[in-house]
This record gives sequence, C-alpha cells and structure tokens, in this order.
Amino acid sequence: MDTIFTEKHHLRNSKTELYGGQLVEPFERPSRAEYIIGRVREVALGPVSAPNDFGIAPIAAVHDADYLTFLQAAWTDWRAEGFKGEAMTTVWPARRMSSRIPTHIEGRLGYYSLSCETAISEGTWEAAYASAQVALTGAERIRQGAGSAFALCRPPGHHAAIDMYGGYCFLNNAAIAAQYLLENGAARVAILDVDFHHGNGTQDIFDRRDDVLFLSLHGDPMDAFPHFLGHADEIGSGAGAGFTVNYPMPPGTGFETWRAALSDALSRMATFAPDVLIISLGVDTFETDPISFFKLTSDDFTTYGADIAALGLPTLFVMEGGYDIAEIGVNTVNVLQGFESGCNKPSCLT
Ligand code: Q9C
Ligand code: ZN
Repeated sequence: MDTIFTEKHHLRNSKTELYGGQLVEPFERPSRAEYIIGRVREVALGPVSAPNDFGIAPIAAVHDADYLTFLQAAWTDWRAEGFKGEAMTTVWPARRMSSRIPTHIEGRLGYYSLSCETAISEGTWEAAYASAQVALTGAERIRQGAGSAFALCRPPGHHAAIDMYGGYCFLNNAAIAAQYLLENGAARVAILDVDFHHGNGTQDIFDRRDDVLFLSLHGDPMDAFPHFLGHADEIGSGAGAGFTVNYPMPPGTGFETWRAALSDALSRMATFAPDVLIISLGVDTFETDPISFFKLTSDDFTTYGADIAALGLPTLFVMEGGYDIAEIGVNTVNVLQGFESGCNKPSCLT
C-alpha cells in the first residue's frame, strides 16, 4: 500500500492544550506522525511519497469561504493584538446570543471554533493545508485505480465542520477527499469513521447528502468529546435522511462489542455500494490511550483491517487520532497490514 506523507506536518507544533484546567503539551503532537511513518518504513508497507498541490479549490468545496479566510489570518490577527500565548477561544455565541460574525479576533475565534483545547499557533494553517493535500493526493491515487492508499494526515480532520475547528482539527481531510472523488467520477462515497471520537465535522458536512454514507463508531457523546453530536438518533437531514449512522458505545467497550458495530456498519456499506470507501482512521480506541475509554488491543487492529478488506472496495485510509504515541505506529500499521492480508482483489495483490 502506498503512503502519502509530508514533513510539513511539523509546522503544526502548538505548545499548549487546555486539559483538566491546566495548560499541557498537546496530545496531538509531531512525534505521532514520526512514529507512524517510522513503522510504515520498518515493515516496508510500500512506497512513501510526497503530496501534490491541488490548490485551495477542493478545500473550499467543503469549507465556508470566510472560515478559510479566518483560519489563514488567525495567527497574524492574534499576534497583532500583542497577546503572548497561543490563540485560544474564551467566548462563544452561546444560546440566544447573536450569530453576527465579530471583527475582533477573540470574537472570531469563538464564532469559528467548537472547543477551546485546540490552540492556533504559528504554522497551523500551513500544516493543515498540507495535511489536506496529503488526503487529496491519496484520493487521486484511488481515482487512478489504486486498490488502497494511506494518507498520513497530520493535523487530523474529522472534528472540523463546515465553518468550525476544534478537537485538534482545522480542515476535514476525509471530507475534502470524499468531495474530490465525487467531483471526479465517483457517484457514491462511504466514510467509515473508526476514531474513538465521533466525527462531528464529517457528519456536519454531509448531513443533507445522499451521495455520502457516513458511519461512525465512537465513545457515547454523553461521556466523550465532542459531547454535542454523535447520538444514535442522528440519521441525516432532508435528502440525507438514512445516510448518517452512529454507533455510540459506553466506557470500557471491548473488541467484541466494537466489532459487532463494525459488522453492522460494513453490511450497510455493502448495501450502499459506494465507488470508494474512506476510513477515518483513529487508533485512539486502543486500551491504553490516555484520553479515551475503549479497550482494543494491538492485534484487534489487524483483525478489523481484514474485516474492512472483505468488502472488496477501493479504500483510502485517512489518519485521524491516536495518543498512545509509543504504540501509535504499530496500531496504525496493523490496520493497514490487516487490510492487505484480508484483501483478495487483484489491485491489492500488486
Ligand atoms: N477528556 C481526535 O482524536 N479533548 N481529536 C478530549 C478528554 C479533545 C480528539 C478531552 C479530544 C479531541 C482527532
Ligand atoms: Zn479521536
């Protein structure tokens, strides 16, 4: 399997995350991607190549134009105020307040964010832009006939909504890839989100769409971030009704329960018969992940990779979360190797 990767992820190197009332080193840090690419090379998963630049248009096909303007300028605007730390939101348009977009950067941060743990720092836009290009390059490989590809995106994307960042995400890499494929020959795309957290951003982007089936297995939002989306009764809106499927699961969920949800998701996907499958691949379902509460083992990742391969669909893996950094390389690559071992398509055997 080919991997798409760029060192530009290092440009996302925030120093502060608000966690438990303290400013700590962010869980989402550059070493995550280094461990993953290290494992890809160690097991010789396949060639590693740099992304092409598809420009801003495929990003603007998914995100709000003023949101993108805000993101590109946020760090400069913040610094222009003379603030000493990184850009963090302190105020939101809460219930019954105005939804007018403020002029001041503090108001703009509130308007365009969904949480405050994620600080904007120098280079954040450049890294997020490069991460989206990694996903687009992976999508292009699939469009050209590859049976699979691994977009080693960092920063991650699935919490980024049409016009909001948060949960360590700025641009929704998986959604950008899906929209690109739909505009370039695919009639239907399925997105399976196996990150521990609900993919609220992806759900938001495709809520009304019947050409994208979004399925997410995640910690119950009653107990887990992002807390305000991801319930089982969210099924999509308008023409999109029935094209969103959520599998919230409680603290302590192990592989047997998780795999039963996966099995249901895979059978719904088979019925949908997409041209391409995109996996939002987070390995924060791991038993010792520091911010999550599922109990998957390293071997379970291999097993479910093979389960996914059994669908026999062209599959783009897009990296999302995973914070047990010492094990993130093994767990991520286990999914990819499990997929390859379980895939009998001619395109997988090459
Ligand atoms: N008590 C991704 O995995 N904070 N984002 C969690 C836990 C935010 C995770 C706090 C977690 C965001 C891409
Ligand atoms: Zn996650």
